[in-house]
Amino acid sequence: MQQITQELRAWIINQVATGHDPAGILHAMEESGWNKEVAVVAIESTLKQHLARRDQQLGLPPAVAVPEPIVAGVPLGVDAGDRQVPVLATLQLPRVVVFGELLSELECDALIAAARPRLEPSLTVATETADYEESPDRTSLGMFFERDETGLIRRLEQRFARLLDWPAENGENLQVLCYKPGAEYKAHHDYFEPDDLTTPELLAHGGQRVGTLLVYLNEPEQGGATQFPDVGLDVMPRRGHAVFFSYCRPHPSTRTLHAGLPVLAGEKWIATKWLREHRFG
Ligand code: PD2
Ligand code: ZN
Repeated sequence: MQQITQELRAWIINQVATGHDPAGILHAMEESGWNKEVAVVAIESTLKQHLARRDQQLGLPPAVAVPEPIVAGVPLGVDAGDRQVPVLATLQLPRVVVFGELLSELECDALIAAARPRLEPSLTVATETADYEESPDRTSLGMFFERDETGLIRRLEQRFARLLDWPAENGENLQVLCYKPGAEYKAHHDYFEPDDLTTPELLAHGGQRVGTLLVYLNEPEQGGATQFPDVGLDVMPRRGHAVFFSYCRPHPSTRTLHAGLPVLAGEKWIATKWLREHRFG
């Protein structure tokens, strides 16, 4: 049995530091007689340990697993169970995937119709008092559906779970938001800030948020893009399309700062699915 020694780990780290990629390191190890499976374990575990140590030295919270819709390469679409969903654009940092046609027009209309009579001013968590409050940073109207409230909600939750390869149970309740002209959602992160007073209580139900799926249910006449200011990315609200982004740690280095820009004319309707590390509720 070949042993993964400290010398071997140091050699792997040195190889990375001098510009070799993991495939090249694996090839070199196989050439010098290492069993492939042992070499893969050695490389993966060494790099993981190395990155965790580096994060700790930098004072970053540890990285956790996140939803990831794309298994390999840059596919034209992702299988979401009851439909093939086109991939329109992807970005690595921040991790962003833009999808087309995630919902049909009928599904968008049905969500809006079900949500409209239940809308109330959206709330944000007051960081000092742990209460939910209205805020000038978030001037939309919103409502939450119960889990599996109707056949449509259940079907969409299943579709999102397949799309993102993340259990439906880890999703918060589906939310629908409506922005009237002038309404916006100022730049924020969706994860819970580690130092906020309210965070321990929020983490008790399902852990951190690790991903967000925003689905556009209609098209405002003007304005209302979702903006990622750290990287100069604007995603336009197109009916049935969606933007997904993930964040492996509650830290700005994920570059997932994002805003719902003011709606300038017409209304903007979206559905939001926030995803937790663990089962929510
Ligand atoms: O409506 C948006 O574009 C938007 C922007 C930022 C929604 C959210 N955040 C959210 O629901 O978290
Ligand atoms: Zn957000």
